[in-house]
Amino acid sequence: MRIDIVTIFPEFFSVLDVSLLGRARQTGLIELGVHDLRDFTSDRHRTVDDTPYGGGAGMVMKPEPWGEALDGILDLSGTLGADAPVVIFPSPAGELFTQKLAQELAAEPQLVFGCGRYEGIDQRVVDYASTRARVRLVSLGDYVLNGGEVATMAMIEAIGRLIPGVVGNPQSLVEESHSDGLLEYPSYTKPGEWRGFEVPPVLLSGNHAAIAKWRHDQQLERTRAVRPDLLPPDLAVAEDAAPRA
Ligand code: 6GU
Repeated sequence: MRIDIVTIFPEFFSVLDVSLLGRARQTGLIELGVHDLRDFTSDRHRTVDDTPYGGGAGMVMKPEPWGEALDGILDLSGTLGADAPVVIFPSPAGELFTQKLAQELAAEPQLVFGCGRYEGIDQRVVDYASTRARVRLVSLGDYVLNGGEVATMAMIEAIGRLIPGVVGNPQSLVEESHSDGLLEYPSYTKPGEWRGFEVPPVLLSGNHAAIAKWRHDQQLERTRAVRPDLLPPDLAVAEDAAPRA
């Protein structure tokens, strides 16, 4: 997969040199281009923002540097179709980033992240990019970050580890939180007793069916307790609840 990032803080993404994604880059599974938006300005001060039309607090990112940066990254000869690159603008006003969206994006050959700062990017940048690419505004959740950089990092990590070969043991992708719509069950390792806390005996029983049932029950219990919104309707009531008359 090819990933391009446009940002005014390119040094921010040096952490992508290390760990799992660093190795994926070394082995060629992920190809990364980080582009400094200021390199696409044409004035002496390398200006990327200006005051908002209509008034209001804060600054808005100017369209011209974005246009130059995107033109350089996107293949302008391509027509806008199902195989057009995907451009993601991280934004608290976007659709929610989920494991499902991460899975979808992990299958793409090219992703471009446009990191906005200040109060946002001139809307015409999004409109223009939409004529060249499949554009998505994506939010991490209902809170506000200072810019798209941290959100981009989170998305690249979630997407990158779903690319075949990036995570060593593919089975570890199957049993984790959210891959089946439920939160993960609790895990234990040796010793069997630690500071007075014991490992649940069922995990030592060798009874694989009982272990599987216990783990599934734990997933349901956890999900019901903290994320009932994730439960499918048929699991939304406790399984041991008395059937309604
Ligand atoms: Cl994607 N961007 C910003 N600036 N704030 C956010 C966000 C994104 N997701 C949640 N908050």
